[in-house]
Amino acid sequence: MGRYTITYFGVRGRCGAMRIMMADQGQEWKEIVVDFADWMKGDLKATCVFGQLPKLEDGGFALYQSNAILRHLGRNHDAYGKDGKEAALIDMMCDGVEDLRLKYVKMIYQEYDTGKDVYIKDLPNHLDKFEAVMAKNKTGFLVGDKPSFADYSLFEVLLNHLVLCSSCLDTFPSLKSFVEKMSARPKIKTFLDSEAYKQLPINGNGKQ
Ligand code: GTB
Repeated sequence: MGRYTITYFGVRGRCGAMRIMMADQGQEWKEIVVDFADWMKGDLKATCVFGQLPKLEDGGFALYQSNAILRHLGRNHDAYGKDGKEAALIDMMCDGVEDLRLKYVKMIYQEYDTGKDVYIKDLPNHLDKFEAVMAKNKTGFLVGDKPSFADYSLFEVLLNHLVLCSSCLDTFPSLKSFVEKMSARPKIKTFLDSEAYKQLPINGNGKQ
């Protein structure tokens, strides 16, 4: 078993990107799956810095907040740019992905039945920003010439959007190629093909 332990609910949710990243970086990790009914008893929640999961343990070091966890993994596995400027651009792209993820989560959990169609119609106005960055960089990654934690986050959010709307990348050739190439990276492919991945629902309410 590797150095990392994830404590989270039995969904992809906020752990989708970090799992893909760890897999691609050749890491093994332990999963502690929390049943939501147990969570509601409150004992574990009381130990969490913000009263929420996921939690990542790296040896004896505990960390909360999924994007802080991605950054930590980025530092540990040389996926945070080659210098300060690349790191700043990677931060910027990760924050951009977070903005899209928050819109997606709001639609999924609060307005799926009434808001899904409007969300899909508006989606190109968000995806075009990532398409422009990806097309400009020309390496197949958002920043630099190898995957950063922002790429894993974008990749995972795009996989979720392809489930929501299978044609959503049809007018975005750079993003489409990015998803194809990331999906074909051998360690990512093995992970995405695993039962452990396929059996996990994307979201906690069964909507996708
Ligand atoms: N900003 C934080 C981050 O990025 O890590 C947000 C974390 C967060 O929203 N955590 C949610 C949580 O801990 C789980 S993700 N909720 C419990 C609480 O606040 O008490 C969403 C989610 C909801 C429900 C399930 N489920 O039922 O299985 C799974 C995931």
